[in-house]
Amino acid sequence: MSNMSNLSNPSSTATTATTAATAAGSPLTHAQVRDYRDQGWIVLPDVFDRAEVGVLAAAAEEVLDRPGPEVGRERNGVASICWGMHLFDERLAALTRHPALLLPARQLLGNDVFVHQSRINMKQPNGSVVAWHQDFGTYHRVDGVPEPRGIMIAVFVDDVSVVNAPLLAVPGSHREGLVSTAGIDPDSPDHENVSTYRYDITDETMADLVGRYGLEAITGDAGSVVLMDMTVVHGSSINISPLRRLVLYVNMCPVDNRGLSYERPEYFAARDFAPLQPLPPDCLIRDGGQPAAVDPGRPGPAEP
Ligand SMILES: O=C(O)CCC(=O)C(=O)O
Repeated sequence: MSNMSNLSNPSSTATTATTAATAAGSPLTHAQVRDYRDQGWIVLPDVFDRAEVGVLAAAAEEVLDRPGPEVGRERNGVASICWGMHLFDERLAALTRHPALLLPARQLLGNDVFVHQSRINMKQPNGSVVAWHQDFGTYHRVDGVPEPRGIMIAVFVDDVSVVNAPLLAVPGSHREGLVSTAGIDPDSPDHENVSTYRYDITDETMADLVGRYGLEAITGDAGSVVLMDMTVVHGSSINISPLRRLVLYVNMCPVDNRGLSYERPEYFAARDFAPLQPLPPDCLIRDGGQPAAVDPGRPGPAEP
């Protein structure tokens, strides 16, 4: 079961109102939309229940076993990230069309949407940091996405707290436009393909932003969903706890804001711009949590 009431109004007990709002395609309340526009993100607790989280965890673990270039690894060889996860697994493809993600994305972006990029981020104990960045920086400069209109959706598969390297973000930073600089750190601990396309944010810029806006840790229990403007400045530090921190990311753009460059492989940047259509709310758990009978879109990454 998906707890759509949290999407509609966390404090509401009016299930019928939730259903009506969902049917109308506007599951977020005015207050949630306002907070998203002001802060740059909102957190929706209890969107996915334990069974659904279990399905997502199993799917992510299987996909991280892939040998291909879409999987990034820590220095010790342990897989930590898979780009384009929805291209490789029907359960993860279903997640991108789950109404709990798709309907808020449509509402916030005001149009039909497609997945520009998805990824599994398995924040391993003692693994890499994620340097400060804006997802839109690379999407714009490399993938040719014209405008800063898009959403980064994070689905927490593990509990995320202050102790296991949560996502850190600068509230309001999306209002600054692009603040990242096109400098490449050759010593970046990240996967080679990512470093190549990295647009980092200088210490001076970061100090200025944090001085004006502050810096927050985004936490929540497994099953929570974060909706974040893709221009928000964010990153994460090393996870020195023994606690795994698995988060699935789905970045969507409105269909009138598609990438134009085709420079990167499909697992980094979309080739399929067809408007996503929602699946039923139980799409992750029907068939007993086995890969659902849905169209995954494409069987694998295409050459750029
Ligand atoms: O999950 C994290 O630690 C950060 C991931 C991130 O910033 C990204 O994938 O854009």
